[in-house]
Amino acid sequence: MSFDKYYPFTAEELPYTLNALEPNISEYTMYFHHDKHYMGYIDKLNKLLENRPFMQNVPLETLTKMEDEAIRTNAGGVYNHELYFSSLTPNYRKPSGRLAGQIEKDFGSLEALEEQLAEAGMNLVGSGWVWLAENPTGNLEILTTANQDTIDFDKYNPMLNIDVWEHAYYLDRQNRRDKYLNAVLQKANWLNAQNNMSE
Ligand code: MN3
Repeated sequence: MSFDKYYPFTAEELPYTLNALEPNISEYTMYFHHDKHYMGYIDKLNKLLENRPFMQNVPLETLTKMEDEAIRTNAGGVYNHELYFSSLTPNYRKPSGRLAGQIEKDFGSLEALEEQLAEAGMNLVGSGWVWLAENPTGNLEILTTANQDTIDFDKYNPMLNIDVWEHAYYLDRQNRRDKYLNAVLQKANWLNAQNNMSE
């Protein structure tokens, strides 16, 4: 995850092929999600900043907090999707090392964390995101945000997120958000989450 991105924004390639997460997430869903939804946010954000030179040196994280709703939403759409795609992997491995220890400390077990992540996703009303983040004391917390809002970066260090917009699962699962959340957790990139932990 890059934390120093500026205008003009370019789309990150998926770190795996479009069909790599099948059957949990179909190639069809990944194509629309990455090439249409995510790239759409990139294009719209660049358009919005084209005639605002004073915002072209503002880093992406800061743009996600702007008062201007269009800029905030499209910057969030870029930021959130980049973390999401890197939060998934075809090569699933259980958390290990420092992350495994912290999960045990804060949630009791990986299964308990997964349950709470899925529950947060089920309880989210409308479109939004579920996050796993480190709080200021270094403990792990589950957070949710609406639409393309990001978490409070001054307080929280984002490690992993889950897209709970319908476009993330409707083609594959229709209304079964529970099945999607379960499928996503089976492809969670815990190594990337661990790499996102603070030192
Ligand atoms: Mn999405």
